[in-house]
Amino acid sequence: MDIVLGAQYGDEGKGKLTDHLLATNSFDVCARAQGGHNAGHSVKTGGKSYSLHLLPSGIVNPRLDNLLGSSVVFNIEAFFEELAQLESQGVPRVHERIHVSSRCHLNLALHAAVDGLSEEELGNNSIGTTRKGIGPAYSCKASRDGLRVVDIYHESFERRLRLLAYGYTKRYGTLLKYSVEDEIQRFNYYKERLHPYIVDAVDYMRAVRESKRSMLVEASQALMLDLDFGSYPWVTSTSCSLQGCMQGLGISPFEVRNVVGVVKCYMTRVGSGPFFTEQHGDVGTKLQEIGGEIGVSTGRKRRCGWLDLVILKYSAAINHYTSINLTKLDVLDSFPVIRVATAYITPEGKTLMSLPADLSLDYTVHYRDFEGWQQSTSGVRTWSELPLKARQYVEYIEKSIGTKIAHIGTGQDREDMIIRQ
Ligand code: 2SA
Ligand code: GDP
Ligand code: MG
Repeated sequence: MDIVLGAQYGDEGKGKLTDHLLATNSFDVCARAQGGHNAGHSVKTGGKSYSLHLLPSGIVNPRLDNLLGSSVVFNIEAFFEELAQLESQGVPRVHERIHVSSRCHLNLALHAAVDGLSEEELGNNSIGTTRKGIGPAYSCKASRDGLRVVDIYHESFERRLRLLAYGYTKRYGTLLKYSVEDEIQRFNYYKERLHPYIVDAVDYMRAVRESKRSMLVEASQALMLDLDFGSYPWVTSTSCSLQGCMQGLGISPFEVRNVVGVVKCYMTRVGSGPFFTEQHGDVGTKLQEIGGEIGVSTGRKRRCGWLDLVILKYSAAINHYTSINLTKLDVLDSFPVIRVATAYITPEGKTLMSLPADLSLDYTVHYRDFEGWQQSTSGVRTWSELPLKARQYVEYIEKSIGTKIAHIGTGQDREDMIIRQ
């Protein structure tokens, strides 16, 4: 079993790597373990582009079976809309190749309404969520008020849903723009349609092991958005780490083979929260424009800045990457100088080489500068074809993190990838 993880603030290119690995290896199953339809994973192949939100990127590959594991928060409408979209793009047999854990918690329209209100209440301190109801859905799960996929078919479903809605109405009053009647109708409309997709994911995983099928797990979001280890409170509400993936699918540590960290060779963040290497001027704009840094789910512009090794070392210490996919190297082609953060300096002048828990201080960043290679690497597929300065840049990152950079992305396409032995 292999796992693909976001090493920074998300949007590193997990979708592309997942698709690439599925196309070039003998995986049988692709699974999502956590998160919900807040994810935006892009896959480009055969001249077509796909955006995955709730579904694993493996759905694009007709050979693969796919699973939504038990820590995923499941939005029934988003599920059917995404399947319809993929079908309209000509992806074969999508309905037969996706299975949903009966233990997934439901992400309701109620949760999205509450997400919007809680963001508005926070005003200038808002998290900058995708407003897809992710936080409230996981809050309900943690406070044991949540409803799961299996509960849809229980006679108490409607009563429990009404009770939940009543609780939020007491909290928000008329500000809550939500109709519980519409939600009930929606479930009545979809519930029989959903039934064939539901599996007991524990049995499903057992059957995968027994039949010796191999699985690729595609994590969503990224380590710095992890509920425990990320830049709290500017995080998502699930665990996006290696451990979160294992939890969401009931994986044993002994069955994990490769853990691939996806690292964008500069950095982006969508939403609020600390970003010490963020570039507000021309550099930020250039990265944003050349990198096409726009949210796949919300269309928001992503904040852009330089690569941060302090974060990457921290990320590697939690996720234990066995290799790294460095992505979007081609985006740096025209930069005369490329900067990499190596340390933070505290307001008292102390140098920090590791990421502190308190990210609220005004740290100054210490950079190492590289001369840019200033020639195109777009679509390059072999290591030797890369300009020397680009190779030196890659080798420096590799040495600093202490993990092999086995894949280097040089474009959006599945094939735009250098594989290093
Ligand atoms: P939420 O909605 O509760 O999970 O938001 C909490 C924080 O997590 C961030 N977050 C993301 N960051 C990067 N990419 C994500 N997916 C989409 C994409 C985002 C989009 O691929 O572009 O379209 O805007 C994602 N999902 C959640 C979010 O920005 C908050 O900082
Ligand atoms: P994910 O959420 O980690 O799957 O990443 P997203 O799909 O949200 O954002 C990554 C973006 O970068 C997508 O538009 C990808 O097509 C694109 N991308 C991925 N790898 C590369 C690369 O190596 N070069 C370029 N130019 N684009 C890439
Ligand atoms: Mg994304």
